[in-house]
Amino acid sequence: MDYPIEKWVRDWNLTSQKRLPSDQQTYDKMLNLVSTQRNKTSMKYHFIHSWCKTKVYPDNLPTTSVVIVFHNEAWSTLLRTVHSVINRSPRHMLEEIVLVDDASERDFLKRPLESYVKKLKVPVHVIRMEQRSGLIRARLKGAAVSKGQVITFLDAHCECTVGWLEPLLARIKHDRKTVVCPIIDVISDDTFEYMAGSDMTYGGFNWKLNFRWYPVPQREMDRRKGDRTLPVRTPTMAGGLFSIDRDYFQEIGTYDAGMDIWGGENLEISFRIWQCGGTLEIVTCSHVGHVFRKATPYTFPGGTGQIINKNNRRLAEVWMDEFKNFFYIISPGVTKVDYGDISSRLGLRHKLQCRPFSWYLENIYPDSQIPRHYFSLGEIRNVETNQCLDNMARKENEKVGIFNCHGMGGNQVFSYTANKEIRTDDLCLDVSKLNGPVTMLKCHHLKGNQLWEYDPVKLTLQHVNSNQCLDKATEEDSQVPSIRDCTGSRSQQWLLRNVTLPEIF
Ligand SMILES: [Mn+2]
Repeated sequence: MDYPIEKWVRDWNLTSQKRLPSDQQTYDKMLNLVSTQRNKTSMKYHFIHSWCKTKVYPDNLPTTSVVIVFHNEAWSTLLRTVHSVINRSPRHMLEEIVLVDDASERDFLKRPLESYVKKLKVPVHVIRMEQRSGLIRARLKGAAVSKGQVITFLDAHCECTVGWLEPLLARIKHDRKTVVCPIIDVISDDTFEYMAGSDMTYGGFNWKLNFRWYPVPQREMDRRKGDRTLPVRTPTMAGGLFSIDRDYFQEIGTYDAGMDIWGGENLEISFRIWQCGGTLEIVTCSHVGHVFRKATPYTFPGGTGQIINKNNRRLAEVWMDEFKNFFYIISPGVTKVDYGDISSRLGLRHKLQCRPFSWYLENIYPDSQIPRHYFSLGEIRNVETNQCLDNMARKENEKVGIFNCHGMGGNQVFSYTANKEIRTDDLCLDVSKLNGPVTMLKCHHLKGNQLWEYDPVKLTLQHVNSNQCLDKATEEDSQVPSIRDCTGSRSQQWLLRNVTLPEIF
């Protein structure tokens, strides 16, 4: 390259002249030399964006209807969403915008909204739910009235960027069973500052069935031969923003209409897409901003906690086979929640000849937080003290605890996996210093400090890197286990027992 990296970085920091390296390896080297995180972020966005701009998309892409559900949304954010769709989508690809009002109370969302959108140069239909129905049913209604070949769902507080739509539609044209999400950029709810979202995270979920972002694993980078402009195959979607072929949406069973309001529907459609022969992608050349709020502003009669539990139970019962036990054991009490009739969803799974959840874990999500193979799922009990490992509801980077066994799962659920990790949800027991402490860190799948050898005869849990053994609590700190040189004493013996919750079985 005729333009030295150091000079390039200086120019980047000092001037507005942004020269582009031609390949991603050079780019990676440059990124390492850039000083501040802010410049790194800006550089990253600039490059991926520039490479994306060199892509050419076919002209005869399918048309899309954009379906936006809102409930008491602010005028400014709702109209920002609508105007950005209109201004930044090629007119011939945009069939219409469908605004579904989920029983808002604000007056400006009634007549004033209808007369405002009438003047816009793209057909915008406002349809109203007769009573508060929740995201899932409102989206189904919006989808039912829409006419485009593709349905694009957006939240009501988004900003589409230039070129957001073409790369999404191109993937669906290429394969109608591909469901696509843009990268979700972050719009601050304090300042409305716009920040590029990462192309290096993808969708996963934890044992409690919460959607979470996790780093894109190396295998997925390798599959794309390091080209970050190619779509990422993602195990799950966040749910707010995606495009899907209209007929395919019908074929695979839209949403589970037995789910209430919202919650769990994004994992349900993700599992269903993958297990029933589709593909789910994050298209890294498509960016849509989204206002992330600190808490949900929506209220719903009866509260949302039980609704999410019900929806998650439906999702677990229909799609997760025996792996649903991870969810049930870590969420005691959830098995008491009634989940209604799932026979039509089981019928759908049968009709579409969908694959088992173990196939999904093996092939689509091998770095899943739920281990595909494991020796035990339950408590880890000390033979001498009869106490159990307990995460004490502590967070990442804190010490694991030990407490009287209660046999109820929850914070005392640990799995000793086939990869020889001791896991509780997405955290793994980790020791980085001789004599401890034993902390809980995000599982990294690289063995290292998270590798434990269980001896089923001696009953010891040996930390391989330090060559030390897990031991009972010390007198100084009675609520954390210790790690010491192996002696074979009873305080270093542990029973790994599968917990079975009576309500489940
Ligand atoms: Mn939102």
